[in-house]
Amino acid sequence: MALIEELREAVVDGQAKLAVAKVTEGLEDGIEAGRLLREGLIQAMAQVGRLYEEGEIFVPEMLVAARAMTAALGVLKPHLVEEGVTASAKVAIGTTKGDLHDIGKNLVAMMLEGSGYEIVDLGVDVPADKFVEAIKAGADVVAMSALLTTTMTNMQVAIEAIKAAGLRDQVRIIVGGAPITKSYADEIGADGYAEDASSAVRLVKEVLAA
Ligand code: B1M
Repeated sequence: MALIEELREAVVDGQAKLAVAKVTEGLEDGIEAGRLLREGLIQAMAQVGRLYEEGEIFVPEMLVAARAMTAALGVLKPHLVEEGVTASAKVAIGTTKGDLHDIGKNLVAMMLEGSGYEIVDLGVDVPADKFVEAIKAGADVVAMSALLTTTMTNMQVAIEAIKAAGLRDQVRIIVGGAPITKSYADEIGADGYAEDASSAVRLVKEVLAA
């Protein structure tokens, strides 16, 4: 359908106003919000992820696309609630204690939200007990971000706190951020590592299916 194609293009091109106009027009034309989400926004973000991985676009373009998606999603959300469309899983995301870097974490959160997950953004400088509380409040996945070698160790502190609370079996834990590696993720007992926002989307799907 032409309108959905135009919506996808608006998101991929990072045109927030046009994306909002397209979802509004779609809703007025009687297209279901769930369809605009699935065939419009989610597919657009999948394309953004592919273009990033192929080196066709870079972080700034991915950020503006994610912002366009977030703006359009804001219009869709009340209609999704009315239609009973629910997120496939809840992801709690935060930057570890002592760390104030949030650009990468926000990008990961936006890409995940655009892929249909419910996001609980715990913010920056998140202490271990906040991750524990998020799991108690129903998070299926905990995603931790760290940009400093001095704060990445707080990922392990959070994982130990989650274990001590007896919650390790009911949550998937994934980690990322510039100093993090797959071997560090394995060492601290995380379920997975993603090097960027588009692989984080793939990783969440993988760990939930495991
Ligand atoms: Co800071 N900083 N900074 N900084 N800063 C770095 C990280 C640093 C590498 C710069 C350098 O020295 N070359 C260095 C860390 C050195 C180290 O520990 N090895 C550093 C330092 C030292 C510091 C301070 C200590 C400086 C000081 O005060 N002396 C200080 C610390 C403050 C604190 O956190 N307590 C500090 C402060 C800041 C600013 C506040 C000025 C600002 C942050 C603003 C903000 O975030 N709101 C800032 C910035 C901007 C940077 C750099 C320049 C850029 C980071 C960024 O946003 N990248 C950074 C140098 C660099 O990385 N080149 C640097 C863009 C972003 C899209 O990428 O965050 O890597 P990134 O996220 C990626 C992936 O890593 C991944 O996906 C994202 C998207 O593709 N990813 C995940 C991230 N989180 C994930 C979570 C997942 C999955 C994937 O979950 C599963």
